[in-house]
Amino acid sequence: AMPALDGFTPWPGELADHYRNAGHWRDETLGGLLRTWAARSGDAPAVVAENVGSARRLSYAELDGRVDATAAGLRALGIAARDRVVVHLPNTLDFVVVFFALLRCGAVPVLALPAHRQSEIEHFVTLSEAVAYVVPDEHEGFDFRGLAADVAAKAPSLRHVLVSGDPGPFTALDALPAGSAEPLPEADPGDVAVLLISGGTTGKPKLIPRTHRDYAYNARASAEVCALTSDDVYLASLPVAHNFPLACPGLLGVLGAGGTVVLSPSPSPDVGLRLVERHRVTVTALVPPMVRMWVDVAAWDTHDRSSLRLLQVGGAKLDDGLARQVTPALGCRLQQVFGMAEGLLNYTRLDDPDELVFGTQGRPLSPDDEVRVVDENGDPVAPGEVGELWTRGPYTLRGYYRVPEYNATSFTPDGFYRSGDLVRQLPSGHLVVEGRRKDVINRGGENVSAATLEEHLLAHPAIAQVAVLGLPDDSVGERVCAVVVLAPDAGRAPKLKELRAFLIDRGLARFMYPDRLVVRDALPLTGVGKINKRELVAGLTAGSQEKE
Ligand code: J2J
Repeated sequence: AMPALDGFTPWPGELADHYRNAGHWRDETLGGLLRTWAARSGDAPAVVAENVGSARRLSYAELDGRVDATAAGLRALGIAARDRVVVHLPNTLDFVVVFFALLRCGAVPVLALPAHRQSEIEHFVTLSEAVAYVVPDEHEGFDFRGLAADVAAKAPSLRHVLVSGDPGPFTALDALPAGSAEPLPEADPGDVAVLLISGGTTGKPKLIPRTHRDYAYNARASAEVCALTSDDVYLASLPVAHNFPLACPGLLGVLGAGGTVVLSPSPSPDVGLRLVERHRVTVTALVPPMVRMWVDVAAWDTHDRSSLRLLQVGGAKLDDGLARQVTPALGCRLQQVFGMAEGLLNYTRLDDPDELVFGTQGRPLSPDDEVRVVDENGDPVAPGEVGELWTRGPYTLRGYYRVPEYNATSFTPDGFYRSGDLVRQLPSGHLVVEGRRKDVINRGGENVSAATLEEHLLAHPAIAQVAVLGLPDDSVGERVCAVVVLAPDAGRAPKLKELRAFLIDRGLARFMYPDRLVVRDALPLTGVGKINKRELVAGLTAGSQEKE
């Protein structure tokens, strides 16, 4: 076998044996699996791409053929096993084809989100020493070829820019050199298949190595939890380069079940509900801010959504009140998903009682997911108490890619990933997310949980969205700032004094009250649509410095 990708931390032999013996890890590669699926599902529709007004679809056999042709072309360009390639494509057929084609070459796609821009892309290309960068010609009014030119000028490792659509000065994906038909050497199931981007909103994003067999297990087990069959039509509303719509169960899980994936150009309800009707969609996945919009629009939208059976929601905490509105508004079951690109996935199960579906973020996917809830010293908290979630298991990374110093503090010596998430665990194993360790604001020694305060503020009728932040303060270290978006029928903004009275009524401790209230028309979002607190803090910090 060829040496493994450098910078990848393998599982220790004993655990690897266990994961193999338990049947989680199999001798399969993602590129090879597509071949198996094509042999099984042939002419059935695999992927449908929706652009404005038109749909293009590929059967399993057509997809498999396109992937082989593209893989041969990539090889002819000189892209070899273990080469990293930054893929920066929106929800299009080319994403799916290029993704599998790279896997078949044994090359490693680095999956950037469409919303990423120069600083992130330069970081991914430099850190991974990528040899190629794949972009659309333009998307949502942004010219990606210009971005590619800027990145190429600064990244000596980059040999190719490949463009989906009009290539400009670069190479068109549909005009790759004709490669030889000679079969490619198979990748090893234990090799790194893909590098995902970490979702953490502090510091530079990290690269997460996922191997063929761990990611295949991730997708297959997720498909089982969602009871996917070949009758399912999954709408990829979120950017499919993200772990959630890619493999939880997402694109990979749906193809493994023989179903159909519809690639939506946008997660918005006006686009999504139209596609639900047109393609008889059965399952989709959203982040909470989008759920709010879907529920609101569904109140008057007349598209037929009777096919929809399951809405998966994850990426940030789903408010209990909103959770309860999903089934009445959309007529489908809710599944909460607490996942991370690093690995561990928690799902509420289809047959869980309502209290667990509304009030928890699910329980671990695998019987071999190990979960520890620990205090500041790393000691287990009492059952039901809040602590930091540490985890290891058959699809959770053992180290980020090429950041040994960071890994030394992000993992325990026995290989648990310190997630930074604060959770409590119920006797059933279900987890309730109580915030982030770094999302606890320290005001003069008093700890204010942003998540808790957010939950209370959201209960205020005038508030539609909220982000609670700590802003630096010379006297007390940090001050508590609530940034809110008003409900459409709110009239005027509540005063800070009124909010305090409201919180007093709810029995909240005095030290939890916000010091500052900022009203915004909208909150900035990350690439996958979560509220971007880092950007909010940066904006508010710069602003206050200017004033002083
Ligand atoms: C609270 N916080 C959550 C939830 C993720 C499925 C779903 C989501 C992601 C994802 C994913 C949360 N409630 N339900 O990869 O496959 C926060 C946690 C977590 C971080 C991971 C998937 N679901 N979170 O969001 O890698 O803080 O993955 O550690 O982007 O999002 O972010 P990311």
